[in-house]
Amino acid sequence: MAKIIDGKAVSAAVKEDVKKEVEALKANGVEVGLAVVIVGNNPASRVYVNNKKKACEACSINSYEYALPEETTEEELLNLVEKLNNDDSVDGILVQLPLPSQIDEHAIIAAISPEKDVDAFHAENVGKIMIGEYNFLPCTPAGVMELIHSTGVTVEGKDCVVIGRSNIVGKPMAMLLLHESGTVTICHSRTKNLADICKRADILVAAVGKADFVTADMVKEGAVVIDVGMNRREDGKLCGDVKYDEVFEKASYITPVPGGVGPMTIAMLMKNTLTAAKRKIKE
Ligand code: L34
Repeated sequence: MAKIIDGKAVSAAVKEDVKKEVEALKANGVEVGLAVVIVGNNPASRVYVNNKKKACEACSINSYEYALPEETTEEELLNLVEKLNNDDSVDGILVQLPLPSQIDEHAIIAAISPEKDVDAFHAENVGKIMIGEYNFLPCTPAGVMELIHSTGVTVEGKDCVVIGRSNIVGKPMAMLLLHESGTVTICHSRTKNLADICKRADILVAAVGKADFVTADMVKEGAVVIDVGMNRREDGKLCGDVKYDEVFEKASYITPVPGGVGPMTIAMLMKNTLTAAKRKIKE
């Protein structure tokens, strides 16, 4: 039977630390601001953006929301990004993904000033992460690392398997585990013997986007299982990628959905926004 990793509790502790530092900056006349841009009416994005706004309030960070209509053009969004790049009250810029199909996500990410790229999606920040010299870590993988640390389990020398190879989660996740000297395997839709590879994992991170994808027969007895999935069942209920009830019996630690990785993603965003603002006091 697993211990449940409480993402809400770990995220609350991170946000509490951020809030203390933000208030110390404020006492010295420095405000911290995050611009969150949402385009269109994706209901899940709406929920996540609202959660980000609430977290800003909890951390005394000023949040500026830009809600643009579904039919926004790429040029209009690029203009807004440019304006935010030049706005001194904005330390961090987050353009919520996915974007409507007429807008090229890569073009938008490339336009965000790397100093304000609190998602760490810009090629410059991705490259810095690769060589281990970074200002920001991408929020979801960084949050996963915090959750792993909270268990007391060390990554060094462990077999780590990441399922999923997206730029946002899978690839940077593998890199962060590698930085802590894990032996890392990335699995994806073309992987042969996926179940066998997963079964070797001491630390298994699922970022597939399919409900019930990870079943108990794919999990090693005593593994740490981190569920990055955010799926909706037909009844509207939120669930992860892991078949929770059966994997719970086998894992040593497991993250729930909701209440696992999601809140951590947001807490790390607050941390990155604070880091971005600290640049102002160094200059
Ligand atoms: N630019 N786009 C950008 N940055 C990001 O870091 C994200 N992501 C992903 C989607 N698009 C993005 C998020 O913010 C996923 N994500 C995210 C953030 C928060 C939560 C889930 C995904 C979250 O708050 N999850 C809650 C439950 C929410 C609910 O009830 O629907 C949880 O407890 O897991």
